Amino acid sequence: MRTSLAAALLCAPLAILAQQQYPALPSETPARLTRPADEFDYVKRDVMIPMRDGVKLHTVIIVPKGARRAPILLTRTPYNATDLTSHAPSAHLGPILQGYDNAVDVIVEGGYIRVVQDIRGKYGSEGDYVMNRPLRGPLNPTPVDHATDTYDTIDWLVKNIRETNGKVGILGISYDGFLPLMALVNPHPALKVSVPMNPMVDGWMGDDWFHNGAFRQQMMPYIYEQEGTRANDGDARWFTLHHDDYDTYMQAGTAGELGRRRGLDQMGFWQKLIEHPGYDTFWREQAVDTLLAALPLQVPVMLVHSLWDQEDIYGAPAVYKAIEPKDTAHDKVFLVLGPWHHGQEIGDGSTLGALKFGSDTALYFRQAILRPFLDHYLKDEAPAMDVAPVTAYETGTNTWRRLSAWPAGCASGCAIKSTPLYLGAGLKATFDAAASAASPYEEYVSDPAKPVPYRVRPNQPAGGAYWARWLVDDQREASGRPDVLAFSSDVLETPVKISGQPIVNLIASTSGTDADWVVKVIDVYPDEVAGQPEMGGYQLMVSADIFRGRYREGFADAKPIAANTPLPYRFALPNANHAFLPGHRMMVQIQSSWFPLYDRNPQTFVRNIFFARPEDFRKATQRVYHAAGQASCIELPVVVQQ
Ligand code: PG9
Repeated sequence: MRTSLAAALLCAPLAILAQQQYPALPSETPARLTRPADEFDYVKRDVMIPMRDGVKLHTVIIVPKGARRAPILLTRTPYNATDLTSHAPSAHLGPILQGYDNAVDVIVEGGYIRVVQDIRGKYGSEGDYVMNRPLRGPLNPTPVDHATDTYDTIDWLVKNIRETNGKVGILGISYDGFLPLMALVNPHPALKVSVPMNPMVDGWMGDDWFHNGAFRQQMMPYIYEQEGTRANDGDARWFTLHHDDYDTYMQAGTAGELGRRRGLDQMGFWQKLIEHPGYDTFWREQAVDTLLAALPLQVPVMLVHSLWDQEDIYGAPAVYKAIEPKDTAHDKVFLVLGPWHHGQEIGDGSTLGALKFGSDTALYFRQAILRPFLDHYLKDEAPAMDVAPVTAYETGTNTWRRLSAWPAGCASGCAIKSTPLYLGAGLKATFDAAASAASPYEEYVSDPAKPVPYRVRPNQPAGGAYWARWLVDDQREASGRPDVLAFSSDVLETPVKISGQPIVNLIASTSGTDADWVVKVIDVYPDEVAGQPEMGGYQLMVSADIFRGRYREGFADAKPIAANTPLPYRFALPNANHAFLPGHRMMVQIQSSWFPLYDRNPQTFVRNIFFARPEDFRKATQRVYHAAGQASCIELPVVVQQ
């Protein structure tokens, strides 16, 4: 009683203030700001485009001033259409787009209308967000998916942009590269071309979430921020307690436990991940390569792949393999393989980490390949183009090659011969079959308490320029560890060129009941390199991946490994197009962890590694066999003259 009386007395002056009349002091902010447009070389329109279920998607349309019958280049994105179209406060098209945009030089010089749209559930768009929303069907009971949203968007664009010639191309990188693949499902007739660059295609097999069953736990912050809020803001920022991610992930023990500590359990996609650690129908039914293989091929596609893609190294070549056989007239499927990290094709492609290519390979791609391709299919005058079905950069010799298919080796007069590189006694890598040796194997102890760092510590989180170059890091540090086997060839006297996917054939045993096998095919530079001393003895990965042993008999079902028993492990590594030059050596490194990028295998079989207990993590002795009849090798796709 006494409290409410005091409160009433305190509030009285405020009530009196509210009743008194004061002269108005008008706001100095205009009700709606209009920008004088005379000096702008573009017109920007911000619209909400209705989809068939009534949800409206926020879309930014940028029309070059004076455009008439201009084609449209569309990108659909979860990464904020407003930000991506306003990099600089400029009246010029180039600076506002420069930064993220997919080949801004091609877009601006080509006079294209640029359209960038927030996908449903993100930033300015309405609707619900689902990570890589599967197509309508068992995994998506709604009437909408990215195929229908693209169709509805294109339909609206060609009917409502008066400056267009009615031809639309869709392009984008990574997540924005997955979306041009979705656009190929029941495509709108105005869609004339699709350019998926570094697309996410199969999140379990070899793109962002898992590689052959091993979980890429440094992607957890991405999930947290992407699903935490519509605009990746506020408290939806991943937080750290350590400077070194190695410590962060070690301290938590498992990805499941770290997810629990960060509150990731609130995110729908995290729940799906931890419930589907194996390659079950959840993953199979949304693998974009198999989905597209079952559909008619109607729209020309240019797939763009980076040979050192640290995020989606599986996707583009997998889609090529799935849809190229349908291209019976050889006019719809194109592939480009460049010496880049994820998305580098839209930036500067002169160097990658310590590698120097001698020219801007990304600029070449944009000007000599992408631009003529887009212009041919989208411009009214359809200028002729001379783009090869496959354009592949050969690393080592640093040369672009025009090919008729992938993998082809060379334009004519050569073939690809699968050639075993044996992992022999005395840690020798040799093209000769195994010689007898005192011991039938090489061995190491893999200790989950001291996993092999995937790069020199401290390990920073995924993202940015530092993360972008990890696949070209010098592997010399790893080669000297007691828990890494490094098989090395003699110095080469003639070049060895490989084109395609190396196939791992390990005969290996573990004293545990589960094991990871990391296999790295490496080009070892000469001891000294004139003009670039830091490359002396450099160990450059040209193809490498991880395989979770529990999937030895099939990806769908995890099975314990019989302890201390030599067993075959066969799996494909990512594509390479590389020449090992005379004076170099070939090396194969084998280890059982790649931490903290990949979660640790406890080396004791448990049902779900996300929830392994501390006592499940045990040291194991790993043996790689080289005895006759048990010879481990890497089948290399060697290019031979015919
Ligand atoms: N690689 C990123 C990604 C794609 C799809 C799902 C999740 C992440 C990207 O760069 O967009």
